[in-house]
Amino acid sequence: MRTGRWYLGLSLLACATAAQAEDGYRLWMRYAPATASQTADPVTVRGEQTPMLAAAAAELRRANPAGLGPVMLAHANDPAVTALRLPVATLGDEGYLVRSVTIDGRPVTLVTGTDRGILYGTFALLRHLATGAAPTRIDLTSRPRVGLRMLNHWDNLDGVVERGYAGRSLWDWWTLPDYRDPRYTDYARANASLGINGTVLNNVNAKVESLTPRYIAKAAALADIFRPYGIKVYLSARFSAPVELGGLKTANPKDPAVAAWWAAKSDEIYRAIPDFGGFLVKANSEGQPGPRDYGASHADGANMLAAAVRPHGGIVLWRAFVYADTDPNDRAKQAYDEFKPLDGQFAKNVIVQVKNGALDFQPREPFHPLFGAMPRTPIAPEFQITKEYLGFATHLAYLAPLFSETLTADTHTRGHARVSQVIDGSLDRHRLSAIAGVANIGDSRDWTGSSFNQANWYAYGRLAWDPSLTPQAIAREWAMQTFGTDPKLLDTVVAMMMASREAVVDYTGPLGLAHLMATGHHYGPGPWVADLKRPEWNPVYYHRADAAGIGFDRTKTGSKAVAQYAPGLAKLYADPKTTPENELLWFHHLPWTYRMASGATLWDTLVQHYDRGVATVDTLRTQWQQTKPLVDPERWQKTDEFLAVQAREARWWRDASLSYWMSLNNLPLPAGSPPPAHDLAWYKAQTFPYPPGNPQ
Ligand code: BDP
Repeated sequence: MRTGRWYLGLSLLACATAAQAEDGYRLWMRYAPATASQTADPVTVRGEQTPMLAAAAAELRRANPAGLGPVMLAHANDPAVTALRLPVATLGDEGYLVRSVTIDGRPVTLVTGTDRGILYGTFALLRHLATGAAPTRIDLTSRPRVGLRMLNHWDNLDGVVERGYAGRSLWDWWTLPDYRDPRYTDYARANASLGINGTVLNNVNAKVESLTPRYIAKAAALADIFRPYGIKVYLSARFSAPVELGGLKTANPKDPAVAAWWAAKSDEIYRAIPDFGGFLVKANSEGQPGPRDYGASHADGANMLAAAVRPHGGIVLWRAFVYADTDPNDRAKQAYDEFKPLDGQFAKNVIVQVKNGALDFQPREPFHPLFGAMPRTPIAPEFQITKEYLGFATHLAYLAPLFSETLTADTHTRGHARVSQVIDGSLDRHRLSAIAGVANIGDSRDWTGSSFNQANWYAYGRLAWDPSLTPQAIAREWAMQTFGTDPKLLDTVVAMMMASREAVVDYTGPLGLAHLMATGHHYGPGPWVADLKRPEWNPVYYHRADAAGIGFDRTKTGSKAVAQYAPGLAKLYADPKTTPENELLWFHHLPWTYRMASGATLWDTLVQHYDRGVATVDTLRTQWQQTKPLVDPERWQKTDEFLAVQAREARWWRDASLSYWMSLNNLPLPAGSPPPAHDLAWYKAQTFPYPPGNPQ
C-alpha cells in the first residue's frame, strides 16, 4: 500500500513537473494536452487532400482546442461552401474566412479560402482560441497586405550565424539533405502560424558554394519540408559566382556569357526546386562584389539576374544597403543618391530591399528616405529582428514599436502616404510587394536565445501580414499564447514589453544619436572610437560632439540629407524646433546649452534620458519579480538573470557615455544624477574578445 501510494505521489509529481516544464521550444504554440471530453478527430477535409490541407489538419489535430467541436477545411469553391454564399470573393490567394456555420444540418467551424488561405485560417483560428475567444460563433476573415513576407537568415555554411545570438544555424548543412531534422518542420509551422511565406537560407555576405549542386540539393530538401507550410526558399547570390564557380573571366552583367551562366544556373536550381523564390543580392557593399565593379549600375546587375529567374516565375530582391569609403558624402545619403536615379529602370520582377533607416538598424532611426521616393519600383523594407544593436539576446527589447514606427511613418509624399502604403504596393499599384526581417533564429532550444526575443519573431510576422496592427495588441496576444492568460501576468508582461525598446534607446543613444557602439561586436558603448580605417565606421563620425555641441548637421548648412525627404517633411526636419525630439541630433548639431521645448538644456535632457533608461530597466526587473508565481521556473529564471545583466549593462552604457560626453563638454551632471562608477579610461579599456555573431 505504502509503496503504491508513494508511486502514485511520484507520478503525480512527475506529471505536474512535466506540465509545468517549459523550455521555450514550443514558442507561442503551446497546445494543451488533450482531455477526455475533446472531439476524437476534430477535422474533416473536403475535396482534394493536398499537402497543405494535410498540414493544416495535422495542426488542428495536434492542438485539438477544448470545446471547439468539428472543424471543416474546404476550398472556397467547394459546393458546400458556395451554397453558404459567404463573402469569399475578396480573399485573394492567401486570405481566409473562418466561421461557425451549419452544413448538412450539422454545426461546424468552417475554414475556407485557397490552400494557403485554409492553412493561415487554421492558425488564425488556433490563435483566436488561445487568446481567449469562445469556440462558438467564430467569424474571422483576413488577407495579407504584403505579398512576400520573408525571413532573411544570415546563416553561413559553416554554421555560424552573422549577428546571430541564439546558437548556431538551424540548418545543419552537413547532414542535409539526408537527415531531415524534425525541427525544420517546427520552424515551418511557426512561420506558417504567422503567415511568413518565404525564407532566404543563407547570409547576404554569400559564399559561392551555396550555388553548387551539393548545396542546391540541401536547399531543395529544406524547400520540400517547407512547401506544405506555404514557405518558398530563396538564396543569397554572390555576384561574382560566374567567375568563381563558372570559370568565366568576368561577372560583368552586360556580358552575354555571364547572363547565360546565370540563366543556366537558375534552370539548374529550378530543376531541383520548382518553386524556388529567387535571389537576394548584396552587391557593392562592405566588400561584396557587384555590377559597379564593371562600371554597370545596380539596375543592370539586378535585371540580368531577374532575366535568369523570370522564365520560372522567380524574383530578385536587390539590396540598397550601399555606401562607399571613397564617397565623402554623409553615409546616410548614399543609398538614396545611388538608387533614386534608377527608378523606372528595374525589371518587373525586381524588388529593391531597403533597410528601415538610412544607416544601419539602430535602436532608432528616421525612416529611410527611399520609401516614397521610387514610385516606379517596388520597395521592400528590411528590418533586423536579431538585435545586433539592441543588446543581442540578453537585453529585453520588444521591437514591434520600432517596426511599427517605420511602417506608420508619414512620408509626406502624394498626400500623406504612410511607409506601409509604399511597401504594400497600394500607393503605386505594384503587383509585387515584400517585407524582409533578418531572422533571430538559431539552434538554441528556445530558438531565439530568450523568451522575449520570440516576441520579435512573432511581431515581425504579424506586422508583415498586417502593418496596421498595434504593437500593444501584438504584445498581448503573444504573451497570452506564450505565458498564459492570467490578467495580472499579461498586464505586467505587456507593460514591460512596451517600455523596453525606448529604454534601450535611452541608455544607448537618446535624442537621435546613432552608431555609438564599440567596434565589431556592436554590443557595448564606444562613442569615443575614432581609429577605424573607414571614417563612417567610427562613432565620432556620427555624433560629432566637441566642447561646444553634439549631433550631425544634415540640414542645408551640413550634409543636406534632409533634402532627400519629401518637401513637407524636409521643411520640418530643417528646423530643430519642428524636428521630433527623438530624432533631434540625427538632423542637427546643437550647442550643449540649446534650450529644449521643456526649457531644460540639451545636456540636462540628454542626461535625463540616460537616467530614465537605467531606471526603466530597474522597473522591468521589479515587474518581472511580480510574475514569479505565474510563470514556469525555467523561463522565469532565465529572463530574471538576463534582466540583471541588462540592468548592469544599462548603467555601463550610461556611465561610459556620460563620462565621454563630460570629457568633451566639461559640464556637471544635473542635480540628483549619480556620477559614473568609473573614469573614462576604465570604460575605454574594456575589451570583449569572441562575442557571438561577429564575423572574425
Ligand atoms: C550590418 C552588419 C553586418 C551586415 C550588414 C548588412 O553589421 O554584419 O553584413 O549590416 O546588412 O548591420 O549587409
